[in-house]
Amino acid sequence: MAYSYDDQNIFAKILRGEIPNNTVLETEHTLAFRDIAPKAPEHVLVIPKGAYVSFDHFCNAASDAEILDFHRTAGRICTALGVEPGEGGDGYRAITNAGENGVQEVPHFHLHILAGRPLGPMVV
Ligand code: IU
Repeated sequence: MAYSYDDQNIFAKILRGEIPNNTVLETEHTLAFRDIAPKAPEHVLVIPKGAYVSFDHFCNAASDAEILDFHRTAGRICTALGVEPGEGGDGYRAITNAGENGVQEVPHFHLHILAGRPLGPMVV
């Protein structure tokens, strides 16, 4: 599959520093920032700094270092938010939308971490 990445998407602009963001954590390969329109009391987006359109693109094309860094950063976000269910937190939802059927708005891969209230059953 040939992925085409639009470097004018809003998260690309955030990564280039052209648009401000509310950063929670930044590492070599990953940026985590607060969603501008939070759907829960805690709503953080975790994105790779590389040009990946979707979850599958990231998983198939990113380096081991990028993939490891991304997941470690997502874990650290859960820790920072205090939501880890095994550690006394109330839990969270981690989701990613892809493409038209997934209703993905921004074509740069991102993981939503939502927490801070009961999130209800997953709606598909
Ligand atoms: P989606 O999975 O692509 O549908 O989610 C895109 C998210 O990006 C959505 O929750 C928006 O509120 C969020 N967002 C943002 O945080 N900052 C922005 O400038 C824009 C969208 I545009």
